[in-house]
Amino acid sequence: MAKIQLVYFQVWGRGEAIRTLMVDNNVEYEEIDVGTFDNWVKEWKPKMAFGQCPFLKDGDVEIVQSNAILRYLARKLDLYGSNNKEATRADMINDGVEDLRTEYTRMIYQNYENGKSPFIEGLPGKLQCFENLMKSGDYVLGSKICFTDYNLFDLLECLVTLSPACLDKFPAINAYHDRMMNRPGIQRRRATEHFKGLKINYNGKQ
Ligand SMILES: N[C@@H](CCC(=O)N[C@@H](CS)C(=O)NCC(=O)O)C(=O)O
Repeated sequence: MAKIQLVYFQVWGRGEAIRTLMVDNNVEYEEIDVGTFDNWVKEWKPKMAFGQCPFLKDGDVEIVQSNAILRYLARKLDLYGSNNKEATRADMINDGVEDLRTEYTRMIYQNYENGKSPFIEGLPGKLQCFENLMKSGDYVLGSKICFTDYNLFDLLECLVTLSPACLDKFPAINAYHDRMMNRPGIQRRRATEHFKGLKINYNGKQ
């Protein structure tokens, strides 16, 4: 059986939560680098359903949209909770992650110099929502990890890099961040030369 292929830029961006989920769940995959931006535009962009990556190929299944990829892997690997109620909580928190990631990405790419400080000032209000949601249980769904955990952890990593003390006043998500960080599979991913060679964002801002 051919390995899953992940086509993306060589950055964390919207690829790293997907990579982390796969490594933490012992999925062997092949990383396909889209190359320079010119190469991306010429070779890859026209083939993508929405003109963007990440793109994941698993046999005859071809997916774009990072959250659809995470959800596909979640269904395949039993990372989507045990019932509709759990799956819905995983979706709800993942959508919250997506909203904050969109805001973060917009600031990073469109308004870093003027937008960084106001973004950091507004963070406690946003983080409080996750703090409230994560007050009980080790993971988003309690004791069993789900796809949202990889996405939330990845976003928290971006935020801690931007503002190292941002989790200090939030004991539940601070402990959650440590718990995720200490998972052997996550440590394994972070110890790879591939991971160590990646910037967080394509423009180098973080
Ligand atoms: N909603 C999409 C957004 C994808 C996206 O913004 N991709 C960027 C890289 S992170 C991209 O392909 N940029 C190159 C381009 O738009 O030509 C997702 O979640 O996958």
